[in-house]
Amino acid sequence: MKIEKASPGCGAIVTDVDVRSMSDAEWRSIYEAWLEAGVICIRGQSLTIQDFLRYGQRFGQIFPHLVKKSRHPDHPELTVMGIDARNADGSVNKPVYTRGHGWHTDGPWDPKGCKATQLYGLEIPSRGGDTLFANMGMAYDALPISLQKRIEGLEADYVYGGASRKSADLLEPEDRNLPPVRHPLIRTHRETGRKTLYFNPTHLLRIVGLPDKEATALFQELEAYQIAPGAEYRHKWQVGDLITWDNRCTLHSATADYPIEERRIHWRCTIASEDAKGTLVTD
Ligand SMILES: O=C(O)CCC(=O)C(=O)O
Ligand SMILES: [Fe+2]
Repeated sequence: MKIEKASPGCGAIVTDVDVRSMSDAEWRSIYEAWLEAGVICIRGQSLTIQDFLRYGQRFGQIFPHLVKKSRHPDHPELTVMGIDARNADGSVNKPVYTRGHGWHTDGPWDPKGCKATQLYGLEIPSRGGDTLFANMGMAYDALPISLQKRIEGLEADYVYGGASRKSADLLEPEDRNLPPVRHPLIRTHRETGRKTLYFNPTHLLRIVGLPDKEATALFQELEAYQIAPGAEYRHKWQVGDLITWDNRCTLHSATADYPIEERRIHWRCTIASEDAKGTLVTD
């Protein structure tokens, strides 16, 4: 098994291993590299749904995504991404095609807490359709000290799709007005102890206690720092890539730019946050 850095900022690429039959020592190396890099891609996997979910369970408890439309009918914990991105008349089905576009972490709106997300590439277009990742520890370090001090202790509320409830059309009507979930703007990573800027433009509803005008100004200020120089990694997908990212310390964005006449299909699952005793936490 070989593990290499994907970029100086984040990401690691693993080759020459089959996750279905890896040893405990190989798994421990993968998990350690994942904690360090925030994103890990195991290349060249050939998985059934059961294999995919079993690998996800190594990271923690998997649970169904709020978007019911894209759940696999027999395996609710499995989301199938990219199906019906093109309407019958050939036009773009925007909510599906642009799903995941814009910098975000997954599940800040979910009271379960979303430690990690996992994608497996089944059908990859000939061009476009990359996924971008960025290291939020580096974003925190890049903030001026005065700004670090200003946001220390501040919290934000999140709902699916943010204040505009953008992309709420993927949700069933009963899931469109769920109560917000609160997180601090600065988090300390439960496992690495690393401080990160937890900033999520896509799903933000409000910064707690700040009048809208002040919150918007602070938000714009933070936005300028969210992708620190050198913190980014652009993943070019291959069929068989199995990627897991850490939502506690990385941002990601789908580029949503592949030719609409081609298909881009992934399996996806979400992994809940737990404390050291295995109790589920919002984190
Ligand atoms: O399709 C992608 O590249 C990423 C989609 C995304 O944001 C997600 O699955 O959470
Ligand atoms: Fe996402």
